[in-house]
Amino acid sequence: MDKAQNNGTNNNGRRAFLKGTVPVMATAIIPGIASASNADKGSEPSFPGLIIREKEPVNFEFPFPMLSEAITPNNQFFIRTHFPIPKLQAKEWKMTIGGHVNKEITLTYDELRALPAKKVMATLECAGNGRANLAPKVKGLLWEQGAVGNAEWTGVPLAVLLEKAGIKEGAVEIILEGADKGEVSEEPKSPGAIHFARSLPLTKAMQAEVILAYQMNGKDLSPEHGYPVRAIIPGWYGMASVKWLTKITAVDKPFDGYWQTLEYAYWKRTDDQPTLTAVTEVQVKAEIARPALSEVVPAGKTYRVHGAAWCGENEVAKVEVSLDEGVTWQPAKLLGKHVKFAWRLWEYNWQVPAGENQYKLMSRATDSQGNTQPMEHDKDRRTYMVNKIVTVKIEAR
Ligand SMILES: Nc1nc2c(c(=O)[nH]1)N[C@H]1C(S)=C(S)[C@@H](COP(=O)(O)O)O[C@H]1N2
Ligand SMILES: [Mo]
Repeated sequence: MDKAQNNGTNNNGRRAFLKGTVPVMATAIIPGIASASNADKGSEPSFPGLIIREKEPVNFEFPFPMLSEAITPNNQFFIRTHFPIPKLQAKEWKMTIGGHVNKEITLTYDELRALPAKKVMATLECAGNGRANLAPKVKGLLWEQGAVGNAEWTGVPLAVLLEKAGIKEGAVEIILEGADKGEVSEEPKSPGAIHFARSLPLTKAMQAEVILAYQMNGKDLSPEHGYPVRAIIPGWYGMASVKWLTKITAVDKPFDGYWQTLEYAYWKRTDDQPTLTAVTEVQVKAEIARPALSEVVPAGKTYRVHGAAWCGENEVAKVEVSLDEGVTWQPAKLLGKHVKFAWRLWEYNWQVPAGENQYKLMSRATDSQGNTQPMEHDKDRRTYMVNKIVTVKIEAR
């Protein structure tokens, strides 16, 4: 497909209706190419098909209509960076755990790898995924459907390391800081050069699923995904999973850094008083992979509508599909088994009526707590946590 730069406004009819059942983009992908470093290739995708949202720093989107397996191949996994990728080497890498602890510790890469490893399956979604569907057009990278992916991560529970350092009484949060650094020159501007950093409440930091990962789908992390070590915070939007992790600090007061006050923060209302609050847990969402926007499906035949659905700490309870823009809803089939923190693939076999026609498809997920997707985006969320139901216009012929 064409290397579209910020091309996604409203998903509306920019791309002409395509003849045949396979969207053009699908033909360009060669799955299973060995993961190569995008960073080393002047930020060109290492295989055809990733959508470039920005070249410097690198921001690439997974072409969601390519979804086929529950695990996203490493070389198709979306990349979200704010600054140039830091050049780190495992043999020189060191991480400090300090602040409100009994004894500050420094850990080398070999020491981390020598600790008992744990594998966690987790879906990462960028908090700005779907932003291209907001109208009027908003600022920020216009991600469409594919700033999301699912992988199996290998690493060491953060709790194990925090216990080694010994968390002091009164610590409330853990700050995770990356080695990447830069100045944000657009509004909201940063106060000079800053690192990428996010905090977790101690309660989440101590959860068994929170790991410091060094592998993704069984391969050592590539530079763009956080080599040599990154955090994985399952159930939370991607910004919490700090890459190129080099510093961990326990603090006795809530952290108010740039990346959770000016960016990745939303207006939370308590007694109608809006307060800027850090974006954390993932909102329930189902996305349609196929048919793709503007795809032509064969009339009078069965078509497999399929996609993925995910949420934060809960379980996806159901996915429904509408073929008439939300007037009626049909249950889709959830595939495979529920894996906590991982997306669930789903399908719906659609008997496409005979005759040429246009259709407006929608999907909607509901989680085990009864949370479901809204029709409209809540403005208090600013340009994050976009899980409103989207319309996929297609044609049958
Ligand atoms: N150090 C650092 N960590 C980071 C970021 C970053 O810019 N710097 N981006 C975050 C955001 S916003 C997301 S969505 C995820 C994306 O992870 P990925 O690039 O491996 O898909 O990384 C997060 N971790
Ligand atoms: Mo993100």
